[in-house]
Amino acid sequence: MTIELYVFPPSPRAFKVMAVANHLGLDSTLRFIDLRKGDQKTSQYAALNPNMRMPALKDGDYVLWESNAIGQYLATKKPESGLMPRDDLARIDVTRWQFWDMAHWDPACAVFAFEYVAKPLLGGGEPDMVAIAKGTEAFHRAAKVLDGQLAGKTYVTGDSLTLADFSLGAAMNLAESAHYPIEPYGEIKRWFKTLSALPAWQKTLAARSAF
Ligand SMILES: N[C@@H](CCC(=O)N[C@@H](CS)C(=O)NCC(=O)O)C(=O)O
Repeated sequence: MTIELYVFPPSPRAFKVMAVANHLGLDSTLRFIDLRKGDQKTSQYAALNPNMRMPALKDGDYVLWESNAIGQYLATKKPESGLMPRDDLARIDVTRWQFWDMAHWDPACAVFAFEYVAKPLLGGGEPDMVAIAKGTEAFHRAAKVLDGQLAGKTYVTGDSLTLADFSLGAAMNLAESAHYPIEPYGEIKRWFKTLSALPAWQKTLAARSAF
């Protein structure tokens, strides 16, 4: 049985679950939730995700929402991948960075993504420079932490690729188009280059560009 992923592919939150599924080679079907048309607000979709946001996953009768939780679920299908380490402390470290993603990195990047990418896409007008100024402060605060963590490591938690990389790296796809103030962060740029070279990353980007 195929796993259904309800996604709006241009979004980094969709990208991370699509990329994890691609990396693991899981049989999955994309169900397109067009945020421009308000698909997320239909009663049919709200029954899957009461937040009326994407992504969501359906695997038979099992339904899950929240992108990082979906990544964890997908990783349980291929534990040998190491995306979610078996060792307790290593696994906690991965979840720590996924929590940090939701608390700090994702919201900091989302300000830029919303103002420079989503607004034009959804016909929402000019970027709000007050929001950008506030977002810039939050971005630098978070980026300094991530850049420091990446020093001397190939990936976020060490030498192995994990879910933490998919969770945090997905937002970086929009670094250029959303004008993230990323210039001072050499470690982040080097790490993202490594992620971008992954076959699953490339495959997901190609799927995304079809929308
Ligand atoms: N924390 C959630 C965030 C999901 C989220 O905010 N999705 C946005 C798009 S990136 C959405 O569906 N927005 C539609 C709306 O607000 O109407 C996750 O990571 O899954």
